[in-house]
Amino acid sequence: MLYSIDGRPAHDAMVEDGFVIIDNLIKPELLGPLREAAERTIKKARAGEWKERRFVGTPFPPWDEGTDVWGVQHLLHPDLGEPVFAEWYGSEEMINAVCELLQVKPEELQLELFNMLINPQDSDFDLPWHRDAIKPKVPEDEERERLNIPHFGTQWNTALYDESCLFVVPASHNRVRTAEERDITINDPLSRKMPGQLQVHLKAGQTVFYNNNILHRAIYYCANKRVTLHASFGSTEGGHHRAANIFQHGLDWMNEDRFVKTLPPSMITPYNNLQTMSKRAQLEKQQKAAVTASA
Ligand SMILES: O=C(O)CCC(=O)C(=O)O
Ligand SMILES: [Fe+2]
Repeated sequence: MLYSIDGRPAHDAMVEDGFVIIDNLIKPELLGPLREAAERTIKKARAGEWKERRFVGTPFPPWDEGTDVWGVQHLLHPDLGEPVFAEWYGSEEMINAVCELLQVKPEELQLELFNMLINPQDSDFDLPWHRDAIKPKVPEDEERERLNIPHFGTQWNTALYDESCLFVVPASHNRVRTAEERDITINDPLSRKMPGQLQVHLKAGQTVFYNNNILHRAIYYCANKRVTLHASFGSTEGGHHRAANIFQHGLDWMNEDRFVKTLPPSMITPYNNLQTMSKRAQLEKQQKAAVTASA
């Protein structure tokens, strides 16, 4: 069974708190190669040789304005040429942990995003309080409705160096915001005084999994090294609910054969599952458009 660093069954902690910290999901022999690949990638992103980046000043996609980089997108892209990222994303440790948290079999996993969060170089960066897929101004009824859709996936941050950038409000992933939380997320989203906030401290090699509906924010200090792998997997049961959130990142490059050729065997079925989900999501979009047009 998978346990959190404080000894609780990881799945229980995830359900109750909306996040859980787990140790040792990087084999010791992969930590060095991952750090080296990350350093090469960060260098390219900061120099503008790798264009898929997130810039200070822009919290959410599209990240097309700015110069100082706080995130690097698409670590699995064949043009980056860093196979160790796929080796780790598809490693037994990761796959087993995700399967246990989602309570699915490996063949039910849906390959999704794999990015990296890094310290900017020129200025600090405050990522506002948010839920990834529910906008702050949605009416309470809609918020409740959307929170009631089961999550069908998990995302995580794995620190390659010690860091404490992420803040969460434990157990806020499955309830509507209080009046005060609502006010902060709409009117004061950079507040450092969210009631119940908890700073997540990660040691190198530790992973925090979190439900992306949890109220969360991050503070990036340019003086504190951050090199944190940021990725997600979905499950085939409800992966299509995740389509908008995933495809807003622009994943067309995953349709190419040369990408498929880079995948380790453990990721072939999750990749095929993503493709099936993508076709289904496109069909649903077309059907919706047709209904709207004829209404
Ligand atoms: O920086 C972090 O740890 C969180 C990033 C985040 O919330 C996001 O990219 O939506
Ligand atoms: Fe987020």
